[in-house]
Amino acid sequence: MSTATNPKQPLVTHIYTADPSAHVFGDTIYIYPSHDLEHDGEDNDNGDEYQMEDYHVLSLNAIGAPCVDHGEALHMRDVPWVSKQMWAPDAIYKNGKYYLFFPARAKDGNFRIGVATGSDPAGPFHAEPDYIQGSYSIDPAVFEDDDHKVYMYFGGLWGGQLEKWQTGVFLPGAEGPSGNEPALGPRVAQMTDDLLAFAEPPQQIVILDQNGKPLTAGDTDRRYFEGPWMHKYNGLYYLSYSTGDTHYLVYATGTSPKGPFTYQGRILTPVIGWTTHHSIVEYNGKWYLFYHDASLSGGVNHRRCVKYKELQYDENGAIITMQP
Ligand code: FUB
Repeated sequence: MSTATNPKQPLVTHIYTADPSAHVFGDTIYIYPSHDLEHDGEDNDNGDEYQMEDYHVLSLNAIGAPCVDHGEALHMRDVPWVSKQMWAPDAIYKNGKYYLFFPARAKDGNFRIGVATGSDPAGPFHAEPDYIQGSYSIDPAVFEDDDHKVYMYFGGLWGGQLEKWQTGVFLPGAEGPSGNEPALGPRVAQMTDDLLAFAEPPQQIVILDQNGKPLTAGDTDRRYFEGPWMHKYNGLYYLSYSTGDTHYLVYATGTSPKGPFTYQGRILTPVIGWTTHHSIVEYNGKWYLFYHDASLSGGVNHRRCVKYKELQYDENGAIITMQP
């Protein structure tokens, strides 16, 4: 283990940013965040205060370097199927182009996941005319495995509507499990080669405790809520996510990209603000956690700012818990 590097924070202060998905393209770390706006919307359990309309791409050409804002990369006015709320995006380089995946409310008010492509990692991106068929809920994270198969992980409770999709169709009145019932898990689907569609119906991921039993819905310190991320370390798959109303970033490990995964522990203790959302990336042989808090706005939940920190593993591959 080396001494952790903790650069100047937050990455940018001229706009509010959140939900950072970080990737290394060439020698540069590109960060794909949500772009929080300064409105005075109602703050509620449905996420109505998160009224984002566009995406900016950020980049760092070294750890500790000044962060570059490349400006607007995609706006909802240029996405035919979107009505509002462009939430946490992710990106990947494949087939000679850059893909931006993003959730938003479609014209019927339900969250779906769309895709836009471009020739530059900083954008601009050009959206497909419709959302990915069979997609629903929020927080897409795309992961390319060593065999070059690409998977999308997604799903979020409450405002993210995952409870409503348990049967595969949207049921407006559906409630999630409770108490000792198995918790809902994130969804995963392999993508087609062109990354514009699911190659298979999404399936639910199971997260187990150390005794091999599924985490329960009442186990709010550990159960899945939103913000999935997948990375591989020493050949093992690490699924990390937010516990939502208990405000932890936690992780589980498994030997297959589709799970099952076994809960391992906490990555980050609660930040200032309600939401916590992250990504994990390797850069020049070190690992970094990108995350957000609401410190820049003095704690306003929907005016957040992106930060990063070096992430370290112990000799057994366990992630060492960090404080914000
Ligand atoms: O930014 C809007 C939503 O808040 C994201 O989709 C969630 O993960 C939470 O960070």
